[in-house]
Amino acid sequence: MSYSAEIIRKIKTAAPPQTEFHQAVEEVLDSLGPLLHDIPKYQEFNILERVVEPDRQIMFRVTWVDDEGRVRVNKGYRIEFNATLGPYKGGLRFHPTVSTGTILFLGFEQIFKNALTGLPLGGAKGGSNFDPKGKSDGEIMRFCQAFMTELYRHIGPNTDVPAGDIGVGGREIGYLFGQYKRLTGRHEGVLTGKGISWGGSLVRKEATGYGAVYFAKQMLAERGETLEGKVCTVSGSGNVAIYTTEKLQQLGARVVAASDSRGTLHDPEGIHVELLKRIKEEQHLPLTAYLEERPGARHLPLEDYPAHRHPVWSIPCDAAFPCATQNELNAEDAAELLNNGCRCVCEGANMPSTTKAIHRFQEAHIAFGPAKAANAGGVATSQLEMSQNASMEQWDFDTVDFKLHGIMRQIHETCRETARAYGDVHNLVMGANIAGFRRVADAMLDQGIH
Ligand code: NDP
Ligand code: 2IT
Repeated sequence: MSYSAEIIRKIKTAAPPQTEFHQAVEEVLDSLGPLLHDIPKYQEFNILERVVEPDRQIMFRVTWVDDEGRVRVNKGYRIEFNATLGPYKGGLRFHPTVSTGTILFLGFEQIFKNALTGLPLGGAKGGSNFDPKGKSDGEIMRFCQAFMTELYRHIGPNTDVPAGDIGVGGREIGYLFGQYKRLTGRHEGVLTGKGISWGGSLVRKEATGYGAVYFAKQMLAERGETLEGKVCTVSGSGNVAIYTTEKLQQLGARVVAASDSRGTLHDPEGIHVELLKRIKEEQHLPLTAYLEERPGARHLPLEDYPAHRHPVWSIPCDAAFPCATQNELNAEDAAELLNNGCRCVCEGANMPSTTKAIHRFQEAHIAFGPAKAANAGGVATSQLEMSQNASMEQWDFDTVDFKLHGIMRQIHETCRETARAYGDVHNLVMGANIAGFRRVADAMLDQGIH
């Protein structure tokens, strides 16, 4: 393709339809009917139209130089969605599929997730269509520095505090923080997920996965069950998947699957989580590297399955934890999980189940933990990191883990009690949406029209 033709292709594909954002908005608004009926003020003050419109959307060019000396250009985003409850808070995603619609959906979800934690946090999200796969460490560093060179003027410990998400982990937060400090001269809590020796919090790395398992534990306890002895499948093999697997194993479950964008690993004896950490966190290798040391495991490549199916959901389990990405579990996957006896689905990723998949789970009356409640442990622990930064303290592992556990229990209770009040105690989707929305909407009313 010629240079000019390539640039035309890029601008034509730069703005795909915002279907994911529409899906996230519809899910929340579909839950709110009875609440809007009870509290007419929300309509009177047009809260819905105000809450679906971000406070501001920042878009910028990120220019960096690759290892061959070529000048490369990516898109950068920070969507500051809603600051009613506190400073903007939410992660950064680096993935080639990122577009405005992706960041809008994630930012919208973040408002209500953060509200559910009960902590003083507004909602935001950001990222780039940069693809970290196959990039050298030097390229990752130069990209992060270029990204922060634009972003730094918009963020601050009391205004907007980004963190990690897909493609942004401890390494990237380090490079981003270093550049912020170089530009501003300030060592302050402007990002969360920092290294432990320079302002990070113990348990932040583990928090999203651990939190999702604590949430599942609460859902099962309601049904008189525990995780002990349960066969579980976890999709993804990144930050959330690894620590979901670790906590499930600590609580006596057997996790038999992990996955990535190329396929699924089935290890009937149980995923070797330390090996997974080494491959993913230290060596940044594809999941197939796992097979070299675990001959009993097998790999189910994605290309062997129909285009819209996900092999990880074909493995029989008692409980499933989607921890990779949005819309990774569709209605057919849901039907197969249910047919194979799955009784609990707890969402570690953001919006991993399609709308139709959620309906299948609800019709089957299984325990279903919706993302904005079940994966809120990550951002909640980010707030604990902000709190430690503000007071210049460092809490020990057990102190933070204890607080995280308490927050997850409280989120579950809030969702369950709200669902009960609106007539369907097991519908935690409705409970989460109503409870999260109500906290934001009431604070918006308190703060006047803007
Ligand atoms: P990571 O980058 O650490 O891991 C992402 C994992 O998901 C990888 O295994 C990746 O596989 C897989 N994946 C990503 N995109 C796709 C895709 N299109 N199809 C199939 N697999 C894919 O990210 P995290 O673990 O941090 O995030 C996972 C999910 O959890 C996301 O939905 C994120 O928004 C959500 N989340 C994260 C939080 C956090 O604290 N990190 C907090 C709350 C939610 P591959 O390597 O092949 O791309
Ligand atoms: O989706 C999420 O909640 C995150 N990626 C974590 C956000 C945060 O600020 O810790």
